Amino acid sequence: MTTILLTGFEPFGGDSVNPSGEAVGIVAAGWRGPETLVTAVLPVTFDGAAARLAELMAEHSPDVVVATGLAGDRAAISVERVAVNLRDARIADNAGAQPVDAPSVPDAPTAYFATLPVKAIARDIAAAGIPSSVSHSAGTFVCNHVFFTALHESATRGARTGFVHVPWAAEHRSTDASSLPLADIARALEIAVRTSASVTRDLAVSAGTLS
Ligand code: PCA
Repeated sequence: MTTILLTGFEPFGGDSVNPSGEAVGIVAAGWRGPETLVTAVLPVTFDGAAARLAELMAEHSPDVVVATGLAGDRAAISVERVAVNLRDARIADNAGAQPVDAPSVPDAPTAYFATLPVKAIARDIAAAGIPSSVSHSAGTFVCNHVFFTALHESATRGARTGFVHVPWAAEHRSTDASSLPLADIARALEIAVRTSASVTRDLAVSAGTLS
């Protein structure tokens, strides 16, 4: 039986909601299998989030890990391809930590690639009519840190692992033109989970950018 771990985040930076955590709750409530889906909402703290994710991976031994978070400046679902070994926080996390130029994991590689089929995921989300693209930077805040540490853990555990950034939900930011309906965000995450479970070889098409 395939086990999938899907995570979102709590609110941060003074906001009262985080669409990633809300969307993960919607996916969990509607899940009908056949895979086992384990979901969690992580704290937006460098230390707490990475530790909680490592605990969840040790407890459930997932075959697939899909971590998700908010990228409020983006208009599309971003399927992240690259995690960098860098914590460089422009704002403090929810515990007040604001590391600058610190590695996520000392003495680990500079970066990892996601081990999910990122192009197939972006294609399948777009095919459902939801804007989606492959992204080559998950930033340098808590999301990238969780993405990197999950891939570092996965290197020894063997789980296929990736990260999806979502825009603001229209219900939370009605004036924000780049937002998407929360139901579409949840649908996109469910597609990400299903494609991750079923596709092991990514598409041989370009998802590159010129700048
Ligand atoms: N987004 C932040 C951290 C938590 C979240 O949902 C990020 O992109 O790092």
